[in-house]
Amino acid sequence: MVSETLSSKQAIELENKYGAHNYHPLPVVLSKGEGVFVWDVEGKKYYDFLSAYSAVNQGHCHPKIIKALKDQASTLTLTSRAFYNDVLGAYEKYVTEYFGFDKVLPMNTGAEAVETAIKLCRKYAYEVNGIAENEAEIIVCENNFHGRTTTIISFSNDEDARRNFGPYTKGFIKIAYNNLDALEETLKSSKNIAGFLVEPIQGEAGVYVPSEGYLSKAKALCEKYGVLFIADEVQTGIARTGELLAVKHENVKPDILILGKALSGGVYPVSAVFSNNKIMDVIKPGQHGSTFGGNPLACAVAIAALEVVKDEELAKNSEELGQLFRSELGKFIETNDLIKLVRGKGLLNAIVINDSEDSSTAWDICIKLRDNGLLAKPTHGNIIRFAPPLVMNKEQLLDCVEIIKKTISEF
Ligand code: IF1
Repeated sequence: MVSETLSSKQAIELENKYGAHNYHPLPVVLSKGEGVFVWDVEGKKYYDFLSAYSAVNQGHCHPKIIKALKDQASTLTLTSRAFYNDVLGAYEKYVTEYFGFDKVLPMNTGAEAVETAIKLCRKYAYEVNGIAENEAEIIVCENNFHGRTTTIISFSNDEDARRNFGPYTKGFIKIAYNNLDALEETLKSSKNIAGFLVEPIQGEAGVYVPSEGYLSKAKALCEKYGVLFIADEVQTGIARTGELLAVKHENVKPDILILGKALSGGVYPVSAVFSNNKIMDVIKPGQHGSTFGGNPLACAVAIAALEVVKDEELAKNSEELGQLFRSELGKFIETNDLIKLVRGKGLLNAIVINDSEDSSTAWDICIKLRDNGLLAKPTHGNIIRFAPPLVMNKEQLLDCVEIIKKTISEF
C-alpha cells in the first residue's frame, strides 16, 4: 500500500534505494496533474514545461481521454492478437484516415515502433527491391535519438546510451544531420541502401531544427534512389511543432511514419507504424507482433486522444503560442548575455545557454525554475528544452515567459 503521507524526501529515498539508477530526475515529486499544471506531494503547483517529453500534448488527465480509458477498462482490456477485438478495426480505420496512410501496425512504445519500422524497411528491401539477403543498410543521422533497444543504440553516437551494451547490430550508416550532400553521396555509394531514418527535428540533440527544405529534398533524394524515407515523429508528431506532423511543414509524406508518445495523450503506451499497402503487405502472419499492441484499451484511448487534438485545434494553438514564445524570449535574449539563442517549432523549443556543454548551468537554471513554479529539463549541460502541453492558453504562456525571464535574470 502506498502511503498517502509520503514526503518528497521519502519518495526520493525509496526510488534511490529500490530503483535502478538509470535516471537523474530533477528533485521534485509529482502526485497530481491537470491540464498544463502538475502538483508535488507537498501541494506546490507548477507549470509542466516538459509534457513527459511531448507525450502529454493534450494536457494532464484530459477528461475525454480519461473517460475513454475508464469506460474501456471496465469493458475489455486485452485479448492479444490471437483473437479479433471490436475496437482495433475501428481504431485502425480512424487512425489511417487521420494520418493519410493505407495501413497501420500497432505497437506500444516508441522504441518498439522504431524497431518495427526497421524490420519493415529491411523486409521490403529484400522482397520488393531485390536487395540480397542480409545486405540491407539503413542510413541514420548523427546525434539521433530513436530509443533504447540494443539495435537502436547500435546506431547511436551517445556514449552513455551505447557503451558496454555491445555487440552492436550491423546494417546502419551514420551521416551528418541536415546535410543533403552527405545523404546523396551515401545513397549513391551502395546498391544496398534500404531506407533513411530521420527525426524531422532532433529532440535529444537539443531541439535541433534542420534548414528549411532539408526534409523535402531528402525525401526527393530517397525517391530518386528508390530508398524508403522513414520519419520518426515519436516526439515531433501529434501537433507538437504546429502541424499535425512535423513533415507537414514541408509537405512531405514519409514512406514509413513512426508515432508514439502523444498518440495516447500520455495516458497509456501506444505507438504505431504507418505505410501504404505496397510496403506494409510484406509483413505476413507470424512475422511480427506484440502481446499488447492493438489492445482495445490502447485503441480506445488513442481515438480519444486524437479527437482532442482535432476538436481543440492543438496544432493551430501550438503554432501560435510557439511564435509568441520565441518572439518574447528572442526580445529578452537581446538584453541578456547568459542565453545565446532560442530555437524550435511550434511548442517544441529550447534555449541554448552561453556556457560549455558539460557545465551545470542548465541544471541550475532548471532548479531555480522549479522553485519559481515551472518544470523543465536540460538536454545537455547548456540546453533547456521547453515543451508545455499544447492545451496551454496565451495568458498562461505569457505567465511562463515571465517566470523564465525572472529566473534567468537571477543568474
Ligand atoms: C528516455 C530524449 C526525448 C524519441 C524519438 C523514439 C523514442 C523517443 C524521436 C523512443 C523517446 C524519450 C525517451 C526518454 C527520453 C526521451 C527523449 F531526451 F531522450 F530524447 F523525448 F527527447 N523516437 N524519447 O524521442 O520512445 O521507447 O521511450 O517510448 O529516457 O529514454 P520510447
